Amino acid sequence: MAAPGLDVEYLKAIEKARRDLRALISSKSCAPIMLRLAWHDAGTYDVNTKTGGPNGSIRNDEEIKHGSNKGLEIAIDLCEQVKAKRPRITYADLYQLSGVVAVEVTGGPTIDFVPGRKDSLASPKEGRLPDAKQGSKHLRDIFYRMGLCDKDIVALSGAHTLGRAHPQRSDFDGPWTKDPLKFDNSYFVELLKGDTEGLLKLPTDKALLEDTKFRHYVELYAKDEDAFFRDYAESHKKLSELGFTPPSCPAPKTRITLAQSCVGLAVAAAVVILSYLFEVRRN
Ligand code: TBV
Repeated sequence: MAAPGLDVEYLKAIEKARRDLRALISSKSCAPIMLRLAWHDAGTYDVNTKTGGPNGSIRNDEEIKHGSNKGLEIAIDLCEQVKAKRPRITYADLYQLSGVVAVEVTGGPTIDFVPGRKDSLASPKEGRLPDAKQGSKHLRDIFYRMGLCDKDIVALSGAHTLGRAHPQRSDFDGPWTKDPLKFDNSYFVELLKGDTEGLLKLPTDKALLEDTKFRHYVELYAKDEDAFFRDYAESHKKLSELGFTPPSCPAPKTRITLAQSCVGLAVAAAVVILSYLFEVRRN
């Protein structure tokens, strides 16, 4: 367990890593796989046992070999270039920061990033991430186990606006949208069009159309990109912070408000004036 601590130097390193990642992700066009890495590190969280989650454990030999993580060693190696320059940053923060930057540089919403995650070498058993071949019941089982809700499921599925499936990594092939390096709401627009365009539709994608509660959000996000961006940013932040309590900011409870300091000042002034008057009267 490496505790980063939120000192000024660590925060500075995070801002530098953010810039390193912007440059790296733009030059290598690797936003989709960086986002998938962030998701697969975080998506193992179990809210009941408080195990798994965004803790960098995906870099372990044992976990990276899980079937659902095929291909992600590419993203881990890319992150290693940033880790070498900014060694204090935890892997947990680094992987989540690259997911946030991947969305940002491809035109998606700005996602609030709070640093301070700790690294763990404890990998959960295989099977915590969703299986693309199953339906809405399975999706709910998996996401509820993480402590997430129906809206999170649909909003986060919109991440498939980026990237593609690779036959050598999964049993699927091709992109979900016509511009897989642009983060927009086209995943939902294409999903509603059905199979007409020859774009990829996984069984879990189609499940979002068949379930009325899921479909409500699909229709909303297809017609209102602002609503999608707002909800996506919120759900992605939740995903990136599963099981993570941000190190507290400097003593919020002892901080006094402006009103409180005015009262304090007034009392102090009154004391000075009264004791002056008291002295004057005595003499
Ligand atoms: C790739 C499917 C982000 N996701 C991806 C592949 C597959 C799935 C292709 C892998 C490959 O062959 O390279 C098969 N992953 C799933 C399915 C589930 C899943 C069906 C079931 C729920 N995906 C995702 C979330 C996020 C992603 C929540 C991010 C927040 N996934 C993602 C990207 C890419 C994949 C950006 O799961 C493209 C990677 C909920 C690339 O281009 O290399 C949407 C949801 O967990 C399914």
